[in-house]
Amino acid sequence: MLEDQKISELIVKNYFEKLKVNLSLDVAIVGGGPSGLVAGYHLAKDGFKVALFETKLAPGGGMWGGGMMFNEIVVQKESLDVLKDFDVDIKDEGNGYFLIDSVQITSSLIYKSSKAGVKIFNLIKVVDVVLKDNSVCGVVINWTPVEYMSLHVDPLTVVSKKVLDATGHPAEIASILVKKANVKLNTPSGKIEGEKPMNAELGEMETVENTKEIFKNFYVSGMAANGVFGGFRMGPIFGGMLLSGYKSYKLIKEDLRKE
Ligand code: 48H
Repeated sequence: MLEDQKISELIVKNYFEKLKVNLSLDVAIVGGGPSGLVAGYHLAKDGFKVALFETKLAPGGGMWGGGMMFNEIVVQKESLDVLKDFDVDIKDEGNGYFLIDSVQITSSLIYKSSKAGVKIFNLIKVVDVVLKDNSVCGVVINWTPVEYMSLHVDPLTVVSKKVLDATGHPAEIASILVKKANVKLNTPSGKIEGEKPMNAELGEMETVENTKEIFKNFYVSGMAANGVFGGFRMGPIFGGMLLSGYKSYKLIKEDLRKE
């Protein structure tokens, strides 16, 4: 016989165990778009303790919708190596353009990062960072509906050795850091430079270049990196996002290993 109470008990018990274990992390990833998922996949595969916080119901960010809701994405040759781990069907369209079904690649990134050990907390929004001794050392989280409804409910804290802002266009966490603590980022002006208009060629290069530690223990990837450093946008080509996620993984791994 199926007991209704048992079903609820199992969910509550397991969720709170998972949350408790993940209140202290090696890496907190904010945002479950392509760059955050690729970074998380590799970090977790290397044995680091990683949680990813995604404010929406489904992680995947801007990848599901392809270009203007036509659910296909383009990637370039340089990103094919990163794609090897994700087992997707890639159509060679010639001249260095490759096409992938956006639903297939997004679901694969989510599935593989979860299987690699990334603890994904969806419906949780990162609303602040923990700042101590001029260094980021955690994130502040709350339920998305609490934030959405502007309810006056205090958040909880997750401590983390490293924090990755993978929040896409708004570079939300870097913006909070600058706005609330007036810190000097590792950018030309020390502030958020702001994203530039469309230029696929430059935007794709810049998103990888701009993937950096921009404050002690605080990194940016993907569109957040271009937002922070004033890079171009690039439209529905996603190789740069995958490569940026991979670069942030390498930077964070090297820094964690040095400590
Ligand atoms: C928790 C949050 C919070 C928060 C936001 O936008 P994304 O897909 O991110 P990237 O940078 O990996 O990929 C960018 C790509 O999708 C894109 O937009 C491109 C290529 N645009 C080009 C163009 O020209 O327009 O994902 C970010 C994720 C989203 O799922 C958000 O819901 C989530 O971050 N998020 N999660 N706490 N405070 N803010």
